[in-house]
Amino acid sequence: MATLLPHVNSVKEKALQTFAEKFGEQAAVCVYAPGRVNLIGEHTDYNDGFVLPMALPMITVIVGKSHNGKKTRILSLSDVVGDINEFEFEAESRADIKPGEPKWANYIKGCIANFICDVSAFNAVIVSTVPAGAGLSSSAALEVATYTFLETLSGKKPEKPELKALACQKAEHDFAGVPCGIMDQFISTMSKEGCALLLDCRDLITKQIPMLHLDNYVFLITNSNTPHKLSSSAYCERRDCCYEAAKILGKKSLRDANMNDILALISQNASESIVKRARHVVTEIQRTLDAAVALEKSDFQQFGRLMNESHDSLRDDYEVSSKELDSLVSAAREVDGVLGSRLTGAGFGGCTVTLLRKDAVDKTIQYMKAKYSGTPTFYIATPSGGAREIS
Ligand code: NG1
Ligand code: MG
Repeated sequence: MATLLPHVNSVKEKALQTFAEKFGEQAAVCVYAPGRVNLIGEHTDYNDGFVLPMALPMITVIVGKSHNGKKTRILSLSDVVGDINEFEFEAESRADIKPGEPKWANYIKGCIANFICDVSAFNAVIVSTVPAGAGLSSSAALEVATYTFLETLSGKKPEKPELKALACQKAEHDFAGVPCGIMDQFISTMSKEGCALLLDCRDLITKQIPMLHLDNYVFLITNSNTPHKLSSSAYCERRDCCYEAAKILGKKSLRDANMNDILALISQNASESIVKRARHVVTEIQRTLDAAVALEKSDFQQFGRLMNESHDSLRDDYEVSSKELDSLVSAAREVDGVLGSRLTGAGFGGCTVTLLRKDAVDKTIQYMKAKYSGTPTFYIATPSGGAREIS
């Protein structure tokens, strides 16, 4: 059986009750932001390419209230925070806020520091159902929830939602030290229920792709429960390889490269790893565009084929899969009714996403469990809406 996700209301109730117990009054503001699963377009965001994620029913809720004191106090019930689940700080202005310990608080501090104005001190409680370290963007959910909380608290919003996503990305770069692309913060901010989002990471133009006629099909997320280590050098090393390939080709980014450029890299004696990394990015950008067309036409067979090709390229050319992810993907593909399966997120661990017929879900889960050496968790991914205030 797939894990049942708690409804927004029950997550909200838990946060409100904890706030009342902790701070002795009722919270005045309640918001949430979703995690996401990337359907296709992996390691393309920082190459100015296309991505095609959708928001999940897994969410991060923040409830709170401003006060006249100086201290901002935050309690997190998320199970990843470690021993220190509370922190407080004082700052004269947002420019004085600096990253520090505990680490999880840096995402929040980074958003306050990058908000459009100073906000008064507040108390808040955070509850999240997005698993961390799984490639489902728990960090972006926390950032975008924080930013949405600040908007509601202050009654001020940036002129365009794009600026909100960019401010959250800056928080992740400067305060969490993760040089991530723009995909995660965008989808958590902009997603619409029932749609995937095609995002052009070069000019930040978005297109909502309604998932019509999905009726008989569903996306299944499988958490390998082998956490990925993102800030580990592997992500940055891949990124640098891509920048190096673009530099050799005299292009601004690999977005501007094609298969002839891959041949040019070979003839210029670029290293094998540079050629392979670049080939993944060039082919993955095209696959993402093709997948968006397939989804618009409700051609799920074609969408599934592209997912398979994406995984194989991530495994062989980008070399970011793991034996756990490969075994989950191979097992899924063996089941009748599965259209495609791939790793999702940065790789090295985390989750896979599988497109399959609804009536094949139970037997697929059973088969994957039997074939996998570890203990996987399964979630049904329904395309959900973006960050918002909950009344
Ligand atoms: P995950 O592994 O889902 O956190 C990371 C990056 C994305 C993108 C993907 C690879 C962070 C926070 N996110 O996603 O921007 O580059 O890898 O497609 O680093
Ligand atoms: Mg993350």
